[in-house]
Amino acid sequence: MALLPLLHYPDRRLRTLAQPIAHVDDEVRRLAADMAETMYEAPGVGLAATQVNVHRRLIVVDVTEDRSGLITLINPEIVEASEETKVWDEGCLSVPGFYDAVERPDRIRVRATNLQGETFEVEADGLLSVCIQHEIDHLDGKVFVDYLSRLKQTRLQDKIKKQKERAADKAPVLARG
Ligand code: K1U
Ligand code: ZN
Repeated sequence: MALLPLLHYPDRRLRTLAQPIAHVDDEVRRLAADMAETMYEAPGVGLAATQVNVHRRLIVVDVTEDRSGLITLINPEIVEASEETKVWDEGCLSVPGFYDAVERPDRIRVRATNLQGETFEVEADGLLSVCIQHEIDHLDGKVFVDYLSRLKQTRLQDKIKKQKERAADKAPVLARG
């Protein structure tokens, strides 16, 4: 297994629409295992293939405290969503250190394919529901900050720009010639 490098907002590759997986083969199973390892190491409660620069419709989630509830969803589709909504403070491994409130349907039913190529359904509420919706958004090229006001997005982009400038200032200057 391997840890995979993550893309960071505002990288344009996070805007790529992921393509459906036609066959569940060993390459897909290897990607799912590497994504799970990367999610646990981060640590996170979910990860979409988009975030590791693989533009295929695959997500992993585990919202349990003892990390015993890994769910791998291939080609996930929300087939039902409640009218009732809930506001949750979301984070994202592609936007480290930033959390903000997002409103989404409270309960969902999701249809997906598992690692054996079989179709299954999950009914989710609470953090599992939020997390699956957040990860499916990644597959569609969406990042949770897209739900925030323009002002908050601009402030976040300015903060990231300043962090990058500070990091570049601190980098050692290589001796020339
Ligand atoms: O997609 C991602 O970047 C993963 C993201 C999922 C998520 C978290 C919270 C609300 C919505 C979606 C994360 O895992 S951020 C890290 C995090 O929230 C967390 C990490 C360790 C333990 C518990 C939570
Ligand atoms: Zn995310």
